[in-house]
Amino acid sequence: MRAIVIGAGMGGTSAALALRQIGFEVEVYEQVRENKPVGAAISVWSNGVKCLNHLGLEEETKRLGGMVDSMSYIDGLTGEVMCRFSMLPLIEEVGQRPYPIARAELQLMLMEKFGLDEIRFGKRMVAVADGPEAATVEFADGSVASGDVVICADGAKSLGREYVLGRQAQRRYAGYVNYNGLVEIDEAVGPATEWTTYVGEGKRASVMPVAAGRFYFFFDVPEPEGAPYEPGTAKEVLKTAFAHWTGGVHALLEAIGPDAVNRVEILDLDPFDTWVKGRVALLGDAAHNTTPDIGQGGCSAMEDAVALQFAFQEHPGDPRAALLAYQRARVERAGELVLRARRRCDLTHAKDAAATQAWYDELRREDGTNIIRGIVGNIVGGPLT
Ligand code: URC
Repeated sequence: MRAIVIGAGMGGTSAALALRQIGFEVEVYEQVRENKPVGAAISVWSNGVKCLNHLGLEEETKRLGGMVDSMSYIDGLTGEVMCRFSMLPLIEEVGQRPYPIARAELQLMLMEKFGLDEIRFGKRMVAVADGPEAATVEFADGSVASGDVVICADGAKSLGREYVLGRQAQRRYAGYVNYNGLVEIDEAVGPATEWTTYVGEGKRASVMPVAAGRFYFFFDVPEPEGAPYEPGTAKEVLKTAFAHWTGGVHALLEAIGPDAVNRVEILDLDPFDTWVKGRVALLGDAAHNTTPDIGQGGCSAMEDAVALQFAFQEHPGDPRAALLAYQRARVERAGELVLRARRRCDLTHAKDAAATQAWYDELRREDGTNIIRGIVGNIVGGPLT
């Protein structure tokens, strides 16, 4: 069996590895010449880590991952610790530690595992088509590729999605901008092994450790869609937005370099349940585009990859049946994660001010039990449970 994978992001490379693991011949095509992920890091929760382990990346993942032993919420305005609790009960319950990982390092790990030289860069898909004997892809340079299946892991603005759905799907602005990057760990911001989140006014400033003594940081700021922004001014924007916040947030703002901040307008997409057309399937952001609010976007793409492998093991030699089984296994689970993230997004960013105030009050009464229950609810339900 030969698979054509479109996109060498987290989903595409994971799918390529998963299919090669069961003996597929796999070709990976990527439109960019050099990979530049939009986010600085990503929290790979336990379900995502289990997928990476399954793909033979256990040691590498552990090496790149940050150690999160505890979690805290702090009132961003006053510095009051609202709650602080151990993550160990979560790790014990789901049987795997989560690993926040710098995005570029995760990406490189996956690409190297597949073989960097084997990835065909600079190949932009312009058309894809199902066919009786094979599915075929056409690239901007006029070349074509065909295989028993085409896996479109071509991201949030997927062309494959348009083909499979037969229409364009409109993404939705989630109401906030995420500013993110990496800094050296500074205990004035938060303990080195803690996921620390400052909240207030529907905004958020957060750090979590990744490998090599660094924090992944992100700031969420509700802004109108398409608000004007001068590239390179993120630090000034944040200094204004968080001017009256507590010392830990100022320490973080001081630590970040002026050019080292990504600014990402957050969008998502209503879940849909057609992921497959004959021999063509969607995977990752192409199939389910989420806000980052529960840290499950990348994890869900990795779950897709493992589920795809399982589907082909159930239906060897029958690509159409395998892809339909893949779709059955994933649509509900992935859609649920998108909607969970959307609800969390709305609560965090004060879509309804009273509900957000009630959440802040809850955080002051929290001993970790409810938060861990919520996170376990996100983690459980994938192909490796
Ligand atoms: N939760 C996460 C979030 N990760 O696990 C993450 C969030 N990354 O709320 N936000 C973000 O940018």
